[in-house]
Amino acid sequence: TASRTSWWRQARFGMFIHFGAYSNLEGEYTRPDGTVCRNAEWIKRECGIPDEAYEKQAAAFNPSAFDAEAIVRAAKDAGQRYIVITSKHHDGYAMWPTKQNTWNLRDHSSFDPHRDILAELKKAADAAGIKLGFYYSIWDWHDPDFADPATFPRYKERMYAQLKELVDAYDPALLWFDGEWDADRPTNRWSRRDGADLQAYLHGLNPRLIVNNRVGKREVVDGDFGTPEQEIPAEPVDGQLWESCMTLNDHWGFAKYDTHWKSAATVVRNLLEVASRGGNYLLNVGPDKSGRIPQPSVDRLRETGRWLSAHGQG
Ligand code: FUL
Repeated sequence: TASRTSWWRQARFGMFIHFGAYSNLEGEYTRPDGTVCRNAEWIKRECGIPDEAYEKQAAAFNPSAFDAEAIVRAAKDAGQRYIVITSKHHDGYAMWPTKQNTWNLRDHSSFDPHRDILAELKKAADAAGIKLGFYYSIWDWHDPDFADPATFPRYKERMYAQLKELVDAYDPALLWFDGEWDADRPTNRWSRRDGADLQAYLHGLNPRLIVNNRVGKREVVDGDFGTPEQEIPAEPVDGQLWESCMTLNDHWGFAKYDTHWKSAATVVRNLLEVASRGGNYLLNVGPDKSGRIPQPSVDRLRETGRWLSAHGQG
């Protein structure tokens, strides 16, 4: 484990990217009665968008301005050494041309069918010496087999197949699971055993893969590292690797109305605090529907990088 995770422990600072079919709504849904509901990556569920309406808007999703090299450059300028992008969030929409269904950026969008943003990002990251990882939600609002306990095993098979696609096609350095809980059920069906099995399967595909604790139940022994969210643990956790993930404004996915940006000074302070307690800092950006990282995010990343290089940390 020590040598497998050594690049990650040294990396300290990474870029989280929340990008998916929800990004196309840019955080706002106008209901048929004219009222507006605001959210970001949870908009489908929190705003009660009917399946047909959500699928219809996803069919118009065309992130033609997605520029992997610009994204990697922004990460590099900030002093970040790895990137973790959502390959599939809770809405189940795959950001690569999965063969398991058509609910994905290749088959259900208005995007150039010859493009593959994960492949583009992998290429740009490799060229810049930046490691690439994928967020993957176990919870899936779209796959009909997820919701029914009788068909859940079929869902699981599809999920394994999707993860194999990701590992085979893009050789990620890290997998960042989420949604191991299921808000619809007090005792959800993803167990620690499921997590252990999945981890063993993934290490069979690539023994060097780093996996977060949400693959299991976020218990001490699950995965390689803990994942405190929007907070910095007060005490260093003995012997436990951890990574604090945080938004740069108040949302993970793009929300056009959210201008509550953290200053670069705050980002630097958080990074130093996290690093001083032995953790990693995974700072989020949410590209807009065209695929661009919002300019206020780019500006803050650049300023953070400037501070770090001025102080010998870049
Ligand atoms: C949470 C998710 O529900 C959020 O949407 C976000 O992805 C965050 C990093 O993890 O559990």
